[in-house]
Amino acid sequence: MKTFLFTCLSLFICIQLHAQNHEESNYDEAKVPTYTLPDVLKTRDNKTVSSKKVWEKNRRPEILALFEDHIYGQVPKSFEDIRFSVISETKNSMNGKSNRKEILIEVFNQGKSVRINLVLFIPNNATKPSPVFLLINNRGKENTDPSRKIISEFWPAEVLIDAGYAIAAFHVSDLAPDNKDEFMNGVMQLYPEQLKADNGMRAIGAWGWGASRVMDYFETESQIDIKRVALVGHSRGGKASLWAAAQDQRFAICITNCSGSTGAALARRQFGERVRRINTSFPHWFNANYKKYNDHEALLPVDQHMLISLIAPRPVYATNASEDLWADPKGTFLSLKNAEGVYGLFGLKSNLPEVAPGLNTPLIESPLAYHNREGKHDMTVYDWKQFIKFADFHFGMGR
Ligand code: GTR
Repeated sequence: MKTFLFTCLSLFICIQLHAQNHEESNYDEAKVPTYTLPDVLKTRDNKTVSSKKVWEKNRRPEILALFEDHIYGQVPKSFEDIRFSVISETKNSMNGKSNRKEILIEVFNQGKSVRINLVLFIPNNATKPSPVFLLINNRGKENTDPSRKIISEFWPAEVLIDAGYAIAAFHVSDLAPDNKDEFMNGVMQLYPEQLKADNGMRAIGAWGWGASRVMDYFETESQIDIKRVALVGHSRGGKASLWAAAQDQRFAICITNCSGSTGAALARRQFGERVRRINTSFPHWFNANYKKYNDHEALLPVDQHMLISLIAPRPVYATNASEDLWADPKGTFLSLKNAEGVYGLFGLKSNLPEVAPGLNTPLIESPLAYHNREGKHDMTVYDWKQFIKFADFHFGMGR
């Protein structure tokens, strides 16, 4: 009898665990499993990293390769040619406050090319090259309307110009249409071998690659201060901004707004959107290897605090919205907290408290910054105003 009861109990526990493991999303803190994060400061051969030298030489490249192989895919570095053309320039846009430039960036490789359309506003009252915010636009193109007939909170260009910043944007569809059947009609054509590789580039990687090509253009633009480029992305765009800034150290600041699963939120918490769900809804975002972690987050060789760590010592600002549990605000804050050790190697102290701050309480004067805005999954003028304060602080704008 005892054995029978024991078998029944074990079976019951097994079924429960299985069911829990296969939930594609979770909004219940009680269902967050006990987890251990991979130690960002321990190399794969179990050596403790205690200096920035060892971090940069050994551990950082090791982690970068893990993210490439298991999640975002390779990032091709070479191409045959890149050309920049000024499509239009309007020196007195925004009632004379700004110079508007529309730039076409064309990149060529293996007989194919990709065309990135960049819109850029530069403050006219600048006396030296301007710091710039670059948005990876994953929403409708009207959000970054160059004519300013449509003024969207998602990209409040006038507010940035008034604050002394240049502001730029490109659309993700120029790099990889955001659709499982069409994502290959862009950058992927320049690197056809990527499609065949289990660790090949996919849409999020392509969008990040695009941000780096814009950076290539900024390096030729005398009105832009290339040492002060802040990369911004919202949600899926925020996953791309993190990955691009992790890869490309020319980005001085990274802002990731409501980026959630496979963005700034810890995977092992299995809270909000889980790996299976994101891989099923958006199979074109991440590489083939990532699918192995559907229902198996604990087996990932990395977690998202390590992605943030790759950006150290450069400042990272992650945000959430109170009604956006899908993007796991708590897991995002914990990601930042667990990256503190790497910033410490650079002598940088995070000012984040032990637990997440209350709503609408931005913690900005810190290399790892955070806020949780009241409201929905979105990027608003409120968010942008905090980004400006963050950049003011780190770029020493002294307002
Ligand atoms: C959701 C997706 C999220 C997030 C969001 C967005 O459907 O599940 O990971 O990327 O879209 O981009 O707005």
